Amino acid sequence: MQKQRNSEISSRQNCHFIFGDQLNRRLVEVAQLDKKNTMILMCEVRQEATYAHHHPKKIALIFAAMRHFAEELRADGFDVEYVKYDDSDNSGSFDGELARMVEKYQLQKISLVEPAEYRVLQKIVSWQKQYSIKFEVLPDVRFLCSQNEFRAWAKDKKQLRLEFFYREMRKKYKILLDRLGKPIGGKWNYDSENRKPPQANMKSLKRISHKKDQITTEVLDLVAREFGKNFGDLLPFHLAINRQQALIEARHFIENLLPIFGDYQDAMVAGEAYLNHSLLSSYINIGLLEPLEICQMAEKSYHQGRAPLNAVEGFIRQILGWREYVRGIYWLSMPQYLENNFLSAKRDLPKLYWGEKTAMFCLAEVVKQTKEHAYSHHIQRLMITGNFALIAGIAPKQVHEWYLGVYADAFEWVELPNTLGMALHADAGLMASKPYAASGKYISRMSNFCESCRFDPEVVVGENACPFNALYWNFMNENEAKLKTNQRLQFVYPTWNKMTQEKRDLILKQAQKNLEKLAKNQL
Ligand code: FAD
Ligand code: DLZ
Ligand code: SF4
Repeated sequence: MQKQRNSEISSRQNCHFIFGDQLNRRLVEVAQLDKKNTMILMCEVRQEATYAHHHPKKIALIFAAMRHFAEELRADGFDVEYVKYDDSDNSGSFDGELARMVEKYQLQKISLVEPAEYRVLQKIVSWQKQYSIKFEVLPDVRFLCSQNEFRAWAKDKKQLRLEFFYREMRKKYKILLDRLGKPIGGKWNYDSENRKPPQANMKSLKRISHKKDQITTEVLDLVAREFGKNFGDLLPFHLAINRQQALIEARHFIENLLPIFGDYQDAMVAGEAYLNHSLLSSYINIGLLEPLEICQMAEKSYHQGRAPLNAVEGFIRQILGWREYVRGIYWLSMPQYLENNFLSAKRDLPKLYWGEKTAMFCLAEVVKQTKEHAYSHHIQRLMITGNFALIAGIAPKQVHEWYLGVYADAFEWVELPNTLGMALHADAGLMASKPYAASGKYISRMSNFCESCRFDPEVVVGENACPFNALYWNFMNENEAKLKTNQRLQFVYPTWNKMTQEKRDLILKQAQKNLEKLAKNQL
């Protein structure tokens, strides 16, 4: 046994480092590893588990998926050095673990796939300076648009817009195109058909709960012990933790929910966190599923007549369009992007975001769903928690830290442009052409939240007034100089300016009252 171990160790000249969001066999294949002389390093480290206030479900998902991936690689004959969170010699950081391996095995070469986040790229740059060892940094072939390709597309454009980028991606991957290369159905985008308000008593289909094996159970115990005080419920834990289970999720969505995904994509319903959404973002982001295969599954479903075009196009646009677009923006703009605060928002994040009591039902409900599931669907992230942070003028960095922690799918490259750019307009419109500010009337139309609320979405001033209403006008008023030239807000300022001075003063006074209460966490 000792002899075998020694021979294993002496063959560990090369190290291939796999991060927790690179759990993908194609990424290992691209590295063309020499199995005999290469050890694969994977480590659960304190620094990664604490750089954000991660939801316990998110940590459990990543650790369980990492451990299962390591087992799969071992079964295929790879030599995997897996460092568990509570191993006694775990140094607690990527830097520390790499240093330990370099020293222990006198490594001659380190390879890895480019990281998804700027923070980790900086580490790699510093390792390359620190060690006089050969480094090989491989491209992340999961993404459908490389960083260089996006840069080339963005170069010399006055404005970046998703719609034009998305069309290029459709052409590149020949998705939903006819024989002449034109979009199937004659239009590129069917978004206008995907905004129906919820029907009465709308319910989501029952979702899959995967069986937990010993590896997952051990991880759940570990996370309960180490991160039990973090915001969020660890149990019940239903998530898929390997590719096989993630594929079951994907097929379940494509067969049962994609046909009805489109129409109610923007609807929000109390007690129904998932509605018809796919829940696939976490699995795509950590590598268990590939974006292109999911788009192709959806496209096939359209060609087989199982799902309508508006649903399929709408779904594909999110992955082939938005997901790649936000990644492009991230790498184009980091690290300066993090500092963006176009609207000079500086209020503190209210405690209601961490589950403290609020009378605003919509916010309480979305935060509750977030706490339970480490999930909330896009419109809730954008138009409830995001919209409120925007119109209440909450400091972008604090909002970013919240989103980065509380969702199981949150990684900075995708979360940051969505939060700073799409939700908070903090990047001055680089990512999205208008601020997604809305009053209670929008929420009342697109959800059933207001039916359970003590406030009235139709009322702007007074005891029963929905706080979103006065805050909306206050936001527009405070930011008039920066926003009035925005074409997509062309109806807003004429409406505001048509109101009598007295009415506007009352609204602004109401907004100040709301903000004062909010600062005391009493709203
Ligand atoms: P579905 O509605 O089923 O959509 C299908 C897929 O499209 C998703 O799985 C996802 O991969 C992709 N997608 C949809 N919208 C976007 C988008 N705007 N950007 C990138 N990909 C998209 N998504 C993350 O993956 N991680 C995040 O940390 C994240 N943070 C967000 C923060 C804010 C403020 C906002 C407004 C959006 C954020 N999103 C994030 C985008 C989106 O909300 C989630 O991808 C989606 O809700 C995940 O649920 P789903 O898989 O059921 O998505
Ligand atoms: C999010 C996360 C957490 C919580 N823990 C780990 C970890 O212990 N080890 C690891 O390799 N990755 C983890 N991750 C995901 C990383 O943060 C992610 O892989 C990096 O951000 C690289 O982009
Ligand atoms: Fe939210 Fe206003 Fe509706 Fe209450 S009335 S749920 S605060 S939008």
